[in-house]
Amino acid sequence: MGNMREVVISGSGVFTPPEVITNEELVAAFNAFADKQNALHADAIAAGEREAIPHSDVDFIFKASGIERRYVMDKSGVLDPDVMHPLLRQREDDEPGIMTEMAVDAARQAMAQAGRSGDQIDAVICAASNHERAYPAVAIEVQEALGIEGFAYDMNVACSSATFALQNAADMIRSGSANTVLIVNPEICSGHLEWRDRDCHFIFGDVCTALVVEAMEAATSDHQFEVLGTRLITTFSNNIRNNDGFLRRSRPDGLDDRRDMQFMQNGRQVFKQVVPMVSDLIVDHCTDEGIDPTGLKRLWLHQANKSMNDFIGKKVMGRVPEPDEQPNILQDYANTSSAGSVIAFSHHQAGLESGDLAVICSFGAGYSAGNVIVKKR
Ligand code: CO8
Repeated sequence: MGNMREVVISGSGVFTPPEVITNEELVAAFNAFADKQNALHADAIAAGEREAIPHSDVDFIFKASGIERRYVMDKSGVLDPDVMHPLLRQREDDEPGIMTEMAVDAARQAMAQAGRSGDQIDAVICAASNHERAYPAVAIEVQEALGIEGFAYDMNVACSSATFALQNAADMIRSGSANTVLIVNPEICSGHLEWRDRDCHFIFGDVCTALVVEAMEAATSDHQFEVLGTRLITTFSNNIRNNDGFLRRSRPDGLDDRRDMQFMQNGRQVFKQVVPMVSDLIVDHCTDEGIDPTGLKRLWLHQANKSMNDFIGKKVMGRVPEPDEQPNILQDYANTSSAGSVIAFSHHQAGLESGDLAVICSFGAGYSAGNVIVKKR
């Protein structure tokens, strides 16, 4: 094999939806829903045949997760106690899909930062935890919208989709099968969240992130991070699960309003099992690359839970990181699945100097985790 090329992330972008839901608004809507349901089923509840739905609580949400608000593609449906999910208009097949629209916005920002036009990109990866249709791939629609030649594909590794895509892109560029790759992560988590379940209704928000990845030798951007290494791990777990899919219709009660057709998790278990898995991944990966993890200048972590990130940050750095060393965005965006660590990366680069080492790290359903070690150029 010839010389492997060095790879850089040369641009990033974030599309933030225009509508925001505060914890106060969210809890008011949930409690109105609970009261309505409990009134509707008052007799069954009184007879002990059914459990009353308990109220949600603003203080609990903030203390348990660190989340204060979330952006969504539609607020009206989510906050309507008679609907409790987003309401999105049906689009014609010949107009851009909603995920494409989000992706194109984020991609244009990333491409501007990288100084790359569509004709200078040769691959698009749409990496997200849900895609709005089975086919054609959303990535190919994004490719066409941006005037990109070459090839495009969708991939899904839930919350770890972006870091897994980064490894794909870096490997393709190193080997020469692509020169410049656009990664987009449109996440409409609101469509997939069970807003009627108190245990998780506060967790997710919507967003789209984008990255441009290219060969270092050709990069001209002022915002370059060299990709020093990537490492991915997966280990099967049912603790974060969703049973929706193309066989739904074929199952006896498949079309019913079943709880498992939306996001489900054992949050406590996830917390306990994923924190050590991710801390070890970052420490081992850095050590194997000859890098002292306590010397990392920034941790752009997956954004699911503030305490989770606090634990991981302390384990990796060997001390409590300063807020700017391990920036969180989940207070404003909630968990945006694969996009979370990329939002943190995109919004919190200030203060880094040439040669500084940092990681972008994601983790979630699968379980899956991905770590990307980068060096500021
Ligand atoms: N208001 C008031 N009380 C509440 C509420 C609420 N909203 N919710 C729960 N409670 C109660 C519970 O009923 C429980 O009561 P009791 O003690 O009487 O049983 C008590 O509060 C404590 O509940 P928990 O044990 O559940 O609370 P935790 O402290 O564990 O916090 C969290 C819950 C915040 C969910 C926490 O466990 C957590 O963040 N865990 C990690 C989760 C995580 O990282 N998950 C990753 C999922 S994302 C992913 O992988 C991507 C999937 C694909 C994307 C899908 C897009 C939609």
